[in-house]
Amino acid sequence: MTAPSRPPFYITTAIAYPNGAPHIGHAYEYISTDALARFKRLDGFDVFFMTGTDEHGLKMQQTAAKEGIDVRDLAARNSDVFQAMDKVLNVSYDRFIRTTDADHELASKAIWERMVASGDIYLDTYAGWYSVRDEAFYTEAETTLQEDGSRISTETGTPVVWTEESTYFFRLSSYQDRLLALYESQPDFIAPATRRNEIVSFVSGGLKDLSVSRTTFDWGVPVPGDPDHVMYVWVDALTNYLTGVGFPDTDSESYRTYWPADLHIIGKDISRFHTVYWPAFLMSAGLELPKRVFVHGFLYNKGEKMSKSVGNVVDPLALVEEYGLDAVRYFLLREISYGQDGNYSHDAIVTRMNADLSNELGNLAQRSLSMVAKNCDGQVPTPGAFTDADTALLAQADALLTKVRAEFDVQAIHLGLEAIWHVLGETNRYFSAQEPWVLRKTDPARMATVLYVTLEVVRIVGILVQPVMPDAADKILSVLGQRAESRQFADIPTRIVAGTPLPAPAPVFPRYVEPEKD
Ligand code: ME8
Repeated sequence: MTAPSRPPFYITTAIAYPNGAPHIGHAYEYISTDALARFKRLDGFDVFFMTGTDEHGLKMQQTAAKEGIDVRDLAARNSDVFQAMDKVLNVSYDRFIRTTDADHELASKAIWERMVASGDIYLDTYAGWYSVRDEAFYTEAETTLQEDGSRISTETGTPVVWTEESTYFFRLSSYQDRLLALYESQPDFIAPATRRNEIVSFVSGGLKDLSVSRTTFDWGVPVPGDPDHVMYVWVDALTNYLTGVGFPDTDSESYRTYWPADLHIIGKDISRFHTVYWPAFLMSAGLELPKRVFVHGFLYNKGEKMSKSVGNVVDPLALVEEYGLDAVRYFLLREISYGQDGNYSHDAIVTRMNADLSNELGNLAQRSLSMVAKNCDGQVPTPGAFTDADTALLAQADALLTKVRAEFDVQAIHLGLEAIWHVLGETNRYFSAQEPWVLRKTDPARMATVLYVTLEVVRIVGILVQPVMPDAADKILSVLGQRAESRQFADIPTRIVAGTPLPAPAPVFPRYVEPEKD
């Protein structure tokens, strides 16, 4: 008999514009998607996780011109910076795609040709407002006239310029009914529900055909059969999700395995592109639609939008340097309700580090393990009969996987972590109430049982926090003597084995101490 094959799971981040260095918003998206990808791997799925850089378009071309360098050099330089950041953040992607990769040009041309074959592409003249910063077209009604006579996009506040040129159009207007039917029949296609409602109301208001090529610059994928045009950057950008799994070879093993994507993770400013344009392009191309688009919120610095002019842009690498990677990962995923906007501040990070990580988890592990080291020959002790308190606590820890999985399945990462920390709170109360340090003298056999139960909960928690804090969880599981092969979610029900030799305990989460001010 062959082993049952692991179910596939294809998850993506948005691909970033490498027109500058990555900021904390990018880091947040990569860390959160990484936690979801790691969770699925540990839960027995065959995960394909893709991220990358979106290198074409006018924004890139103009930034390069401003810097006086070739746009290819700008893209390559910053794409490398994004990849280096992914390494530092421990982002476990399977492919880092660059839209300048050769296979991506092929895929973009192929989807274009399919849309042509469906009769959805026609040539006309575009006249309207364009925001280079957003790489988006706006109707006059979507813009606001400024006192100085210039215009901005009302929604995003970015400057728009009048654009008039011969372009190809995509018949988006004819997809209104099919899109509304999609949102109706697959209510989980867009999450959270507030985002879904926004999109349903936008599409219900009617859709205009979309300009999908440009002739006034050439930094993009040439339109098949009409090289005076390059594709609108969003056509090529969205197609990256297909390129990554082998499109246009729809017979390839990777395409058949991973498409349609299970989950696109994006930020709130690009939901229209992913939940209106993207499914319409795919319907036109006769390709299956992704199963779900999850829209996360924006990160703000103490409530303020980060901007270069305000000078409050936070370099994610500086945060990692200051607090340590896993503390930053935990903070972002625990503090912010995934799907809503969030804030970060020094005080909030330090509170999470000291209260949740150092006190609730680190101390519990450290106290129980040092008692075991001193009193149980450095081995997992042999428990006696379990009392009601032991059984109740173990039952809570055993129930965690189902609970946390249910939360991660709907991307409620913060609630999954809350459930784990709830059990940690219970375990700390149990440890204090049982007073194993007193039992050491009065009833060493009972002490051994209490320590066994505590180590068992810490093991289960250690396994479950791996997606969020891979390095710290590795340390916890190592001090519990758990081999690398027994750290999958499927290993949770197998109790920690009495007699397992334990290495000398080492603290995993040091408290954050404010540096002395001079
Ligand atoms: O939009 N907080 O690229 P991008 C949280 N190339 N997330 C944020 C954020 C913030 N302050 N600022 C940006 C693009 N993001 C396109 C995507 S996908 C086919 C093409 C998120 O570099 C943003 O919402 O401007 C997006 O999901 C990602 O970072 C990349 O943004």
